[in-house]
Amino acid sequence: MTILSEDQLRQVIEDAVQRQPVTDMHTHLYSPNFGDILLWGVDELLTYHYLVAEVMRWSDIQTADFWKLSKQEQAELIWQKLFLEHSPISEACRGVLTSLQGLGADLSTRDLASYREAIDQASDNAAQVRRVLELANVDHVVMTNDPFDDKERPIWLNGTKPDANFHAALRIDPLLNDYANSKHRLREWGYDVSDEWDDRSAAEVTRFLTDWIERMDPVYMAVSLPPTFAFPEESDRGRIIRDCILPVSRKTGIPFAMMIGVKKRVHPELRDAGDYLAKASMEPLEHLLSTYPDNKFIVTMLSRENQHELAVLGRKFRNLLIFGCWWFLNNPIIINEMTRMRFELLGLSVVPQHSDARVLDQLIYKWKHSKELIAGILFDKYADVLRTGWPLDAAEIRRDVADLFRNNFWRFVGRENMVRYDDEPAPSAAL
Ligand code: HDL
Ligand code: ZN
Repeated sequence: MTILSEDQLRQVIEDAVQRQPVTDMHTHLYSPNFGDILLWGVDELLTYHYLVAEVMRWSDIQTADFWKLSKQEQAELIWQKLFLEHSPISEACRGVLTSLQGLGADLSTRDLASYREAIDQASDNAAQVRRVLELANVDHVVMTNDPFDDKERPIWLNGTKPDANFHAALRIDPLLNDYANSKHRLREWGYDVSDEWDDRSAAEVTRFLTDWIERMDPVYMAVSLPPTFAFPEESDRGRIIRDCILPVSRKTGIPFAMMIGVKKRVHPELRDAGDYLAKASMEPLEHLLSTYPDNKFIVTMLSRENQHELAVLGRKFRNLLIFGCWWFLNNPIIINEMTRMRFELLGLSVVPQHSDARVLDQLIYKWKHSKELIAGILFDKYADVLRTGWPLDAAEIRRDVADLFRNNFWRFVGRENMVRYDDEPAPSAAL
């Protein structure tokens, strides 16, 4: 269909975006067969660490006392303070409401107990996963898989493999950001690293990486990095990236994902809610991209002030895939600014969003909110093109939308078999 009017254009874009199944390239969710480390349900939605941070502003409860409450008591305090005593207009509060609404809750009652009964009705993980992936129109989920996580490691060591809709990402923060402690654990696991960094240490850390790549089949290796991240650097992190991560990434074709700008635990008592951010130098990225042209890098940054530099860097290096409006940027005002900046500087060669969901049900709100914003921005950009007299075609718009929400990612990580357009049969995945 050739699009001639802006009204036709708006409808075509809205339909294409809503209908497009999403590959969510960064989440903290798990395949349903990973057991209770997959979180879902009303109390998990309400005790999301974003809301823990927000409730502390309206409550004089001591953080130590908050953590002594049960999950349900924490949820009820958050509901009382952030939803009943004050209107839930923050993005994280609105998210809870959008997810509950999507799951069929009647929000006019404001009756939390009834929501718990109605929504936590799914018999098990698999049932809730099927239900939420369908409601959110997400058909592929990339997890965050940390071999140093004591709950998760045994699941992999038992030979568990994720369902077809879930994909591993090998997360190596403890290795890169805390090697002084992690090297002792590597030794416990049979990796004979030396006290000082030497060839044997490099070989053993490389073996650790290749063992976990074999076990997980990860779509990328990932790390979150502080705003002070430097490279090259004569440090544990600098040496492991130089001697292990980059060679393994190049050899296997598995990209190295860096999430840069997080200042961990500025308020430690808040736990996951206690992290902060700062602007980072772009020089490590400039060095990596230019010095390692045969390596692929996936990057998101946490500071709003880094976004323009990152988008311009994307114009210089095609071995850089830019993704998402991460964490404190995942709010309408900033999603709007970042996404317009990226489309205007990089066209459609980005992955505009990921969910970072920690609770399964959040997929419903994270993607509803983002898709509405991205569809509006796409309309403005295509309308500008239409006004030049360039005819637009509905199938081409659907192609572009499939690239943004799915295919750009799978192509960049080298999994062409996962690339799909709306008129192609679904790959082997269950949904
Ligand atoms: O390091 C990360 O992957 C971050 O996304 C953190 O998990 C953070 O706590 C988060 O959930 N942000 O949305
Ligand atoms: Zn995350």
